[in-house]
Amino acid sequence: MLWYCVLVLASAMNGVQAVTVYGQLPLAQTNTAPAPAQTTLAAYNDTVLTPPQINNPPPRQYTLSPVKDAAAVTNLSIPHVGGSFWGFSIETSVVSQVMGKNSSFIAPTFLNLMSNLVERASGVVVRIGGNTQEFAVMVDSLPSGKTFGKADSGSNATTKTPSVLYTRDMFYMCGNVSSMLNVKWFMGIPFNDSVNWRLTIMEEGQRILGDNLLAFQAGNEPDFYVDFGRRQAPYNPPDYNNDLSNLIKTIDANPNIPVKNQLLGPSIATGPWVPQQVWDTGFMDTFKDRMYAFTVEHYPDNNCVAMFGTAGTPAVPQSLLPLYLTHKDRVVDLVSPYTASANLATAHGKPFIMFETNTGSCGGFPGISDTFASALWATDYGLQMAYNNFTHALMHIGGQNVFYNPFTSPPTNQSAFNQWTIGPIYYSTVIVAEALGKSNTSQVVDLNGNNGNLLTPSYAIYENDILSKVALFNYVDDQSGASTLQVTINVPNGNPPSVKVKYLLAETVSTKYNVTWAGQTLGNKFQSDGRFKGALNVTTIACGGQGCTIPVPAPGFALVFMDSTEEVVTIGQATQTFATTAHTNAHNTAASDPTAVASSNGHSGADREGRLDSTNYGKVNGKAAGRRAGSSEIWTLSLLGWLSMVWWMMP
Ligand SMILES: *[C@@H]1O[C@H](CO)[C@@H](O)[C@H](O)[C@H]1NC(C)=O
Ligand SMILES: *[C@@H]1O[C@H](CO)[C@@H](O)[C@H](O)[C@H]1NC(C)=O
Ligand SMILES: *[C@@H]1O[C@H](CO)[C@@H](O)[C@H](O)[C@H]1NC(C)=O
Ligand SMILES: *[C@@H]1O[C@H](CO)[C@@H](O)[C@H](O)[C@H]1NC(C)=O
Ligand SMILES: *[C@@H]1O[C@H](CO)[C@@H](O)[C@H](O)[C@H]1NC(C)=O
Ligand SMILES: *[C@@H]1O[C@H](CO)[C@@H](O)[C@H](O)[C@H]1NC(C)=O
Ligand SMILES: *[C@@H]1O[C@H](CO)[C@@H](O)[C@H](O)[C@H]1NC(C)=O
Ligand SMILES: *[C@@H]1O[C@H](CO)[C@@H](O)[C@H](O)[C@H]1NC(C)=O
Ligand SMILES: *[C@@H]1O[C@H](CO)[C@@H](O)[C@H](O)[C@H]1NC(C)=O
Ligand SMILES: *[C@@H]1O[C@H](CO)[C@@H](O)[C@H](O)[C@H]1NC(C)=O
Ligand SMILES: CC(=O)N[C@H]1CO[C@H](CO)[C@@H](O)[C@@H]1O
Repeated sequence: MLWYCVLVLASAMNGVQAVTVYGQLPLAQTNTAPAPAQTTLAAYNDTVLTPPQINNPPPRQYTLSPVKDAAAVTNLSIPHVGGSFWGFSIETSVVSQVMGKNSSFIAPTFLNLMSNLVERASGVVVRIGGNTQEFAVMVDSLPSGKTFGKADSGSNATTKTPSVLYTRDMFYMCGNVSSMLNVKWFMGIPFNDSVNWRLTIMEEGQRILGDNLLAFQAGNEPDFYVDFGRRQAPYNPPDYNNDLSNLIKTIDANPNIPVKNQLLGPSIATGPWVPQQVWDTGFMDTFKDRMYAFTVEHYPDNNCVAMFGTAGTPAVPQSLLPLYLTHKDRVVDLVSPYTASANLATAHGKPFIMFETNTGSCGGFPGISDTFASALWATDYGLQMAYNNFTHALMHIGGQNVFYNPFTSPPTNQSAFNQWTIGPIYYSTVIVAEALGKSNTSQVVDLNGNNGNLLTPSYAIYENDILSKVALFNYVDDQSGASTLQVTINVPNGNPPSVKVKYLLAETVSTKYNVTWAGQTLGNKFQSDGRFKGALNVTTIACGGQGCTIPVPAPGFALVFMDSTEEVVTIGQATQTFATTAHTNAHNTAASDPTAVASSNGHSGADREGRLDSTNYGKVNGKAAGRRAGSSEIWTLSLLGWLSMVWWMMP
């Protein structure tokens, strides 16, 4: 890990467009190749794939008969408690791109995006971490009030590792977000050095964030530690356990870490190790009293060869696309290897979290990760994990050099006139939040409807032991309209007079544009401030003695609310909003400080002026600050971009 960063640093410094990468997932191989000529940052890439041809179309009409009472359902999941099922995982090196520059410059778009989820699910969990956490170092201050930076790696940097640097302000940033919205945090303990543990993150995190900090990850993908050069081989599950025991002793001896049982592990990638190998060491019994939750991380695929020129055959997104548009390959087959683990965690009284995931590691795939296909997929994947007794899943955010972000801020030198880009995959987090709701009682079952047809999955969600919602997918892409499903929901002895339906729609599975949820959209590329636009459109469907027949367009997704009076039916744009004020300039008159996207009070939102001490919250900052990024700053940013790119691709 140490040297790939250094080599990339060197090539970026020389302006050479070659990236040398070692030991990338899933290959422990070495290669050098030119980076693909990206005319646009990956997050804004325009690749459009051809929707898959469907050779065996699913039956277009089918009936589901979910029973009304949860007690009669086999394999119903555990109740889902507390916060949105889908949370987010933000790579430490890109926190400033996503959350803002420091605790007084928190990005309002980020807050709006969180607010949409909080209003539906009452909370969101966010992890700051990833590979960059292992070498991260807290420093007292950084130049120009920044909260994040990188270590000065010297003029040549052959031995030093460029590390993420952060200041104490990172905790205040998180604290300030939590004081506005119910967002709870996970962070990671640097694991690069098992002799001299750096536990500042726990000391300061517990002191500053208190209950808003849920837990600390102890080791990130330890099964890759040998491949990434962080441990000498052999390093097997018992060796990881030794490291963890040693860490716990150090925590116990530290009076500045009052809460001693807030750890997360083993967070294996299911790369070199499978979960059962870890459980076989007695891991759960040994550590459960110290754990907040048991965790794994996994991506269904990787794009390392195409993105970074590692050895091997580059992935071909066009041929992978169909695998994301079926209930099988990237959903049931992806989740079922963890069913036993999740149930084991439950038996040990602990949550089980998919701590980092997305469409593919090494940046994901153009035309898949950033399209409507990913929205359908991540909704199905999320519900499948919920059904399989995961308690949360964290969707990874890698910044402007990856395809898979749920949301991406504009490049710094465009932030005066462009707004954010919301990935279609973000909609899945909103939908799953609505589907599971706020009651802390929701339970999920995969209905295997339409005779288990893989193009038309369906789920039932129970709340307070009663059938509450039905989720219906149509993965078929057919512009003719002929493939619209007609799904009859016939609840034995329990059909309501009518149901309400919210649709997730877009023109094709391959589009990145005009995605709508219940008629509202967050906007297209560079257009979003994180607020839903347009009128909320909830469809009412009358039911008869034979049930309620719900059309599901091809492609599309429908969430059917069995109780029309449920509060969430009426939620569109969250009521608590945060206005952006730095995007009002016309193109070439951009003069406002692009980094000073001050958080301010929403036009339509609750007034929080003066609620926070010593910050600009609640003050609309209409002034142009008149400072432009100098060329050296841009250089530094692009350098950071390169570094981050390498960090992210080591999931
Ligand atoms: C989009 O990504 C693909 C794959 O990396 C690349 O070939 C293409 O040049 C990119 N498009 C732009 C406009 O950068
Ligand atoms: C319940 O789950 C088990 C194990 O995953 C499976 O074998 C069985 O078919 C499921 N039963 C139903 C009714 O879905
Ligand atoms: C999830 O946990 C519940 C309660 O322990 C159990 O009944 C159910 O079978 C589990 N789900 C699966 C898919 O194993
Ligand atoms: C649900 O659980 C969360 C987290 O434990 C808690 O904050 C919230 O108050 C609970 N909501 C209800 C309705 O019990
Ligand atoms: C771990 O990382 C820190 C910070 O980057 C560094 O100072 C230290 O030397 C590293 N230790 C090992 C054993 O790599
Ligand atoms: C945040 O950054 C701004 C602009 O650089 C600076 O003026 C301010 O002091 C910083 N705030 C904190 C809390 O560091
Ligand atoms: C730094 O790198 C340059 C160019 O690669 C080399 O000529 C020089 O000797 C190096 N300096 C040190 C101190 O290693
Ligand atoms: C932003 O910076 C990039 C990279 O330096 C440059 O290619 C692009 O033209 C700049 N865009 C604007 C609008 O200044
Ligand atoms: C998105 O919708 C708008 C308004 O309906 C339409 O004008 C525009 O062409 C659409 N964009 C794309 C890329 O389909
Ligand atoms: C509302 O959504 C339904 C279902 O997609 C659609 O048929 C109808 O035209 C929409 N109404 C409006 C006003 O957009
Ligand atoms: C609630 C909270 O954590 N507020 C913090 C917001 O950030 C400032 C520093 O910018 C802190 O002083 C506050 O304590």
